[in-house]
Amino acid sequence: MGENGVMFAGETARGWGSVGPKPYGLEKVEWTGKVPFEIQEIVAQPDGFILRFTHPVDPLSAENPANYSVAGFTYKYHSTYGSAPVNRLSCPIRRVEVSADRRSVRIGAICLREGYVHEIKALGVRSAGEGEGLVHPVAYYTLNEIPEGERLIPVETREPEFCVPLVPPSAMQSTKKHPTEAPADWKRRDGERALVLGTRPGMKFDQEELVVTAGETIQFVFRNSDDMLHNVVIWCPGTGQAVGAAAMAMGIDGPANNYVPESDDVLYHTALTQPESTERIFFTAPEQPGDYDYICSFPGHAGIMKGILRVRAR
Ligand SMILES: [Cu+2]
Repeated sequence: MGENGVMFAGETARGWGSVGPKPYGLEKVEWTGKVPFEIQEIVAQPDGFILRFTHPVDPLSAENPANYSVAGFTYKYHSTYGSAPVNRLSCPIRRVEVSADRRSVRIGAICLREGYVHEIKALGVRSAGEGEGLVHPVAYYTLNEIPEGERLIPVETREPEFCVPLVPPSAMQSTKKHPTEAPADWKRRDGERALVLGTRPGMKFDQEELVVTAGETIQFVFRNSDDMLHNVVIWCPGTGQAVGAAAMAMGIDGPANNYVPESDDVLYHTALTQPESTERIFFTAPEQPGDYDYICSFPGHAGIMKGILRVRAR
């Protein structure tokens, strides 16, 4: 801490890069005196959560159950690095109550599970007066114990049929943008050109430029020799960083979709690739020559884990 409450924070590029063009940074944080509209606190309830806000909420937006979502999940405990969220289950919201002082909201939800992390989103909630959205509308609460107490939803409301796991479509399956097999009509079954892209420690690809010819068939091999999860996403020229930010906003829905957001700017992508493993996709190079972006869209990586796919004219 510096003088007058000024705070300094150092940043490294090992796993979580700074938000900006440089991989390292020293940030000086100085309070403007304005309290942002945020979730200040979350308190577990027998059948949901109380969200306390830093400013009074706009009651119309705050009492609408559609402006919230709750889902539980957990992680695998194993020797390899990291884990995708598993056993995801959405928790349908049955009641919402705004407090008289409009500073807190009680959410009544079903299908809560002890020992699970609960993702709580309050995307549509606005502040009273200025109608601001939350700076951070997503929160995570590890529900070690569901407390006793007064319920918002009657205990008879069990609705077990709603408590069904949302099975995400397998992230590994072959799709138009994630083509894991060579199309049957390719003249050369394994593609006219093979590209092999690897990783280097510190969230880097081993090449920052790959060159192909417009319209040629490509076998693209991604070798992840790092100890973190990575992917490769090929974008239209100049759109990589914007889509990196969209990938970050996917939250726990990210892994089931390989952290690849829905976007026309996405051309092709690999699956989220485990450490020490290889992914292979087959695609045809764009007909339009130019510099296309490739990035790793795993949250926090896009800023430095990137390169250019140079498409030359035929
Ligand atoms: Cu990465």
